[in-house]
Amino acid sequence: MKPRVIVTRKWPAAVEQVLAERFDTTLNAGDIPFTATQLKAALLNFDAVLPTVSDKLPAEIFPDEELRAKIIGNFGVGFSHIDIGAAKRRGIAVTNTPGVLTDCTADIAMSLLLAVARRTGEGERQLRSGAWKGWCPTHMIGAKVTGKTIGIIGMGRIGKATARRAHFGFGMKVVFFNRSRVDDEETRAMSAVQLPSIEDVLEQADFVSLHCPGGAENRNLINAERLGRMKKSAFLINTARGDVVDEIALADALEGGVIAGAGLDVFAQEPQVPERLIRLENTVLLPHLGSATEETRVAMGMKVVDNISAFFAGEPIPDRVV
Ligand code: 8YV
Repeated sequence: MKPRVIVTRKWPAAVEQVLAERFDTTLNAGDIPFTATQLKAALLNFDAVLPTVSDKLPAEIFPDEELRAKIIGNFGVGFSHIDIGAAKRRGIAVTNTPGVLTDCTADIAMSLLLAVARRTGEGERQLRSGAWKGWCPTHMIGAKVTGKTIGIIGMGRIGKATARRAHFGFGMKVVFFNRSRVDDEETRAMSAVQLPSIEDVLEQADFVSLHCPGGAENRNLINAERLGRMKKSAFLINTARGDVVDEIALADALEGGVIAGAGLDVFAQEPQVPERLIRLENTVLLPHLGSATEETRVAMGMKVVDNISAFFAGEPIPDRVV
């Protein structure tokens, strides 16, 4: 008997096909996000549940009854939407998809950085609305990127890939904060400087780019006090998780000129985006596009397939987080 597998959202067709061949797979063809009741039923009735960031799996979603689920194969690298403590208590393995989305997420971090510094979103809105009056020496002046300092919070795979782009592509100096010591060839090649505190990074950087996990450990890591440590001319970039930033404090800081602007791909309560951030011209806001390329989404799906296949074959699981 093939293991029963349920996919909570619509995945790339190539991956869905492999899943259907290997497992007794239930697909979500309509791509309507699962309700909490459906997620509970999935844990009760399927051997593998394959959620995404849009599925919230807090402790209370794991029903008291005996669960059929043995593995949660998350489609994504971040897994703060899953209570891994609860999964562990119930004996359920959890996997993620590291590595394959590094480059595309770093690309989105850089595109937010460039867009907010050079006011490209604002410029495009002006042109499309017909309000552009022609070239002028003082029209829509932005901030130069080349040669500035990028401050990376969380020097993991995506943090490093962003730093690499910033340094080798735009001649930027790299400073970073990471909880553990990072001293590898790649970091040395960028002359990246590890600073002892987040505050040090905030004070030195012209662009602060967040690359740490979301969830309880980092909730509101960037709060009013820390935004106040940034340069008035600096920009905040977030491609990590929305809850890492106190969005009310950020709106206050942007409205009050505490910082110059923000480029955000993630939000605390997606798909809700605070109205105050939408109204501001010095924000660039994207609908969680970090990994959204054909190649990456297929690779993410295939990684999930590899993880659950290894699990059901009794082999070591490549990307086990619990
Ligand atoms: C994914 C992401 O698209 O992998 C992550 O952690 O944030 C995104 O790139 C999303 O998680 C899909 O579940």
